[in-house]
Amino acid sequence: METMEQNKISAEKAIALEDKHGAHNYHPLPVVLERGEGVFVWDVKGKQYFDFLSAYSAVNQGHCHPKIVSALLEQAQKLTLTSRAFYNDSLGEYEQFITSYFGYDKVLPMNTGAEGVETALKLARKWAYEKKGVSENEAKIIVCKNNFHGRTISIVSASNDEEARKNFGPFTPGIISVEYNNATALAALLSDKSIAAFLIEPIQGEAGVVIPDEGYLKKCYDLCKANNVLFIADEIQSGLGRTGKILACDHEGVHPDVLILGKALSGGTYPVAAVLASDEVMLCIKPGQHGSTYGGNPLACKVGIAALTVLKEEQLSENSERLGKILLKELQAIQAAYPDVVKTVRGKGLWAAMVINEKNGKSAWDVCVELMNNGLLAKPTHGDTIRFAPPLVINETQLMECVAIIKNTITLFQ
Ligand code: IF1
Repeated sequence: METMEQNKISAEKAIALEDKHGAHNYHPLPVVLERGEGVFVWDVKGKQYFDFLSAYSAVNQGHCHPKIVSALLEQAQKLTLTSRAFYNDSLGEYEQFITSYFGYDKVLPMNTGAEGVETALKLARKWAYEKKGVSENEAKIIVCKNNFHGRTISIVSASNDEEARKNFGPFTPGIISVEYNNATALAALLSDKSIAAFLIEPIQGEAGVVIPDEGYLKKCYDLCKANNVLFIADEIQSGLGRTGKILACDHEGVHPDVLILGKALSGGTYPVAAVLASDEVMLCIKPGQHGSTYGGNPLACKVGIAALTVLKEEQLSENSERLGKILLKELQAIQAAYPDVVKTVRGKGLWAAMVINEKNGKSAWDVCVELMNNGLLAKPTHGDTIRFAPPLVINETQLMECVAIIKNTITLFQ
């Protein structure tokens, strides 16, 4: 009879199986994880790491948060999926909870972030034709250069990242790009009466935690209002406490016309996404015009309520704001001490980026491998930029331990 230890898969075996049987659509760091709790994850050899990626901000509440997991387990033994062909006893409660949590009339529940973005694009077009009076099939949506909104064909049609687009054409028409952090450039486009919406990440995640100038979001919002254009905020990564407020838009008092959430809406336990809007926008979609098999399922509803409750009860946005200031100060000190290794750092809340001066054949990837060897997991985005995003449950002692790991690792690349 095999012991637990004996039937545990080896790291090599796990990697080999993925290589042989799985699509090669990722290039993971060479670490095989088997357990997570709070800010920590453990690999199959039992080595402990600080998780400084949080599954791209899906695990803001910490791995396997007991309150979220117990909500999942309890509902999983009761009723997981009814489809929307019938009502269930969880969806209305969840819809009331999340719409009052963020201050909207209605929510359209979906599963992945990309589905949320696609839903927002469809809502914007429908609203343009049926409320704004744009001629049929003429609606245009403005997106920002260097955006990341997901991987569907319409979403990559809005991307200017060659890697994301190459050989996935032909692309969805009606999408215009504008320079990020340039309200004047946006203003020049808005006089076109066929513009339905402006879709923006309040802070660009995949681009490398790119933070716009103070006041930029508010200017864009005001320009959209003045031109009867919907301001759509993709807060899938920037939202839910990551930047030190419950939403990144809150830093400028902007209330998006359409709000898209995902990732930490389930605390990393289950795919849950949501699109929130006013009745004027949301009621443009009539029965049978949009939906998904799993959208708004009872399991997602209970997990979503638990995940949002944890954010508030444990004051995770406040923790992110307080510790984010410390993290940025410490990273700036590392940059100042090792300017030939670290070009620049930036951050907002517990979301930071470190741009590595890739030289002597050493890359940001190599730094991440060394960080891994030293017990901290992070991953580069766009080659030279390392994104740091620990679970928002981290405490100051743990944060300072991570800063020490980052500093000691950077010294290896002098
Ligand atoms: C991958 C990136 C991050 C997102 C924003 C929508 C979505 C995402 C702002 C779509 C998803 C994920 C996707 C994942 C890695 C990760 C990512 F590197 F791809 F770009 F975080 F920056 N809007 N981001 O960040 O949500 O459909 O994935 O639930 O595709 O590799 P999703």
